Amino acid sequence: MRYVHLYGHDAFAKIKQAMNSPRTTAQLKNRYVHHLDPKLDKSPWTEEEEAEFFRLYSETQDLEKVQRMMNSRRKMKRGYTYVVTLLSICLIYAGSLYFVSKTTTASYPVLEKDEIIIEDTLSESCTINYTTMEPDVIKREKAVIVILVRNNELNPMRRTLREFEDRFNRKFNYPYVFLNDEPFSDEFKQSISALTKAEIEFGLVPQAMWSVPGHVNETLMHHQLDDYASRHVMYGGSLSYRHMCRFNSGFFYRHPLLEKYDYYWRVEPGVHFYCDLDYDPFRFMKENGKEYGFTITLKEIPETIPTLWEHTLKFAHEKQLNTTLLRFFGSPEGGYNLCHYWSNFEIASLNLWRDPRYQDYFDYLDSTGNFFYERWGDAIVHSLAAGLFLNKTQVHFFEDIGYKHDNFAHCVNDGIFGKCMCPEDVGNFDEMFGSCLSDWKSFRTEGLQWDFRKNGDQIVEGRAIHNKKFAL
Ligand SMILES: Nc1nc2c(ncn2[C@@H]2O[C@H](COP(=O)(O)OP(=O)(O)O)[C@@H](O)[C@H]2O)c(=O)[nH]1
Ligand SMILES: [Mg+2]
Repeated sequence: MRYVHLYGHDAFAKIKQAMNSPRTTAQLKNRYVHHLDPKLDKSPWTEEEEAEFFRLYSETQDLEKVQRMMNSRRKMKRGYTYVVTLLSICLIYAGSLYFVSKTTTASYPVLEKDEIIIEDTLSESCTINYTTMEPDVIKREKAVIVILVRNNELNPMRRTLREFEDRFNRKFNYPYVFLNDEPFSDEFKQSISALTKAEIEFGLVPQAMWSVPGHVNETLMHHQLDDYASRHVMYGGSLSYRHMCRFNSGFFYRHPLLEKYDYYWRVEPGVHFYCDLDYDPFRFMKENGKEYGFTITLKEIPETIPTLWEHTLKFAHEKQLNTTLLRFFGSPEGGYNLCHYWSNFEIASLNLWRDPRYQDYFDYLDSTGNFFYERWGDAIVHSLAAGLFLNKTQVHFFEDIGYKHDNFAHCVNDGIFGKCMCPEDVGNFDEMFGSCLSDWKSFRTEGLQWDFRKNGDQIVEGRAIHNKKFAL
């Protein structure tokens, strides 16, 4: 300091000489400028100063410039060290997320580093806007969470939504569309809106999508409903259940609120989600050419679908379809093996259903009136449509999404990572009687060719079997 007073603070060569110092002139100057200069401001940094520093540094990446812009007498290195530390924490966190997910998710990587939403998972300090790590850089797909629900299902809906948000959507903020055949109550809307920051739209199902079509004989329909009720077939006597199944089979994807989307995740009130999901399943679907995704596959109650399989084959003959996946649903003894993807969980392409080929299939099924005379479920309709129009590779088993609907659960054991845990009293249905999962897993990837001809021929892997019942 004495020599600085003597020679001034621009003369470090002279000062070095006078001190007979082994240090370089740059070292001496640095020591003075950053530590010894009495004009240095060493008081604690205020929050405003720190924020200003981060903002300017993220713009310029130049400490000296920041110092000039802030007109500061502070040691800018302190702010710089802070930035580097924060970046390291965020990158280590991102890296560990990547590592853990890579080792635990079935086949798909987690978010890339620059897409990770730090905001929700790390302390506030990682949300400062000095990098591109902002929630709004997330490249969301044109996808939506679709929920058909009644006002009186608010409580189970809220419980499900809490889990769904915690396990998945608070990281991605995919929009929701809630649908109802009656207007949603204000209480419903407010209580749901409180649970998420994602966009929500509440929509009414148009009457045309929720009514008995003119060609259905209502006297016969009511007779059938009574008969089903007397036989205690589940939901057998319910008309509203039939509206729901028909709506989910042939209309939901045409609802105006879904027009702008390509993919959907169907969720129901009361279901449970048991795994943290750190990647975007919609992106997975898109990038891997997947059209339909499920978690549980099981057998249907036969009484609900006495003629659906035959009608499906009739349609296949009429349209001369070449199929590879339909055989998965065929029983070795002939007929339908009752397996289907359980549609209370679906991650799928809306365009799959918007395809005129599917529309024709639905219109044909609807023309039979059997959504009402029988009790055809949308799960069977969707599954057999997948059989008609898709290959096995286009259907994805979301093995890594632990899930429960009613008494059936798909549990995931991810060992030490613990991102997935079914409650102790919940068993895994995958291996139980009634599950079709092992059949699904062993079904050949390339499928088995079943081609249908108008003359009633069914070509089974090159061999013709004639059935005059289907000759047109
Ligand atoms: N708005 C409305 N939603 C319904 C109606 N019936 C069923 N749902 C919804 O449709 C889905 C399937 O119904 P659910 O009773 O769970 O049938 P299950 O899953 O086959 O036992 C659920 O999301 C229900 O909330 C109805 O009459 N109105
Ligand atoms: Mg349900």
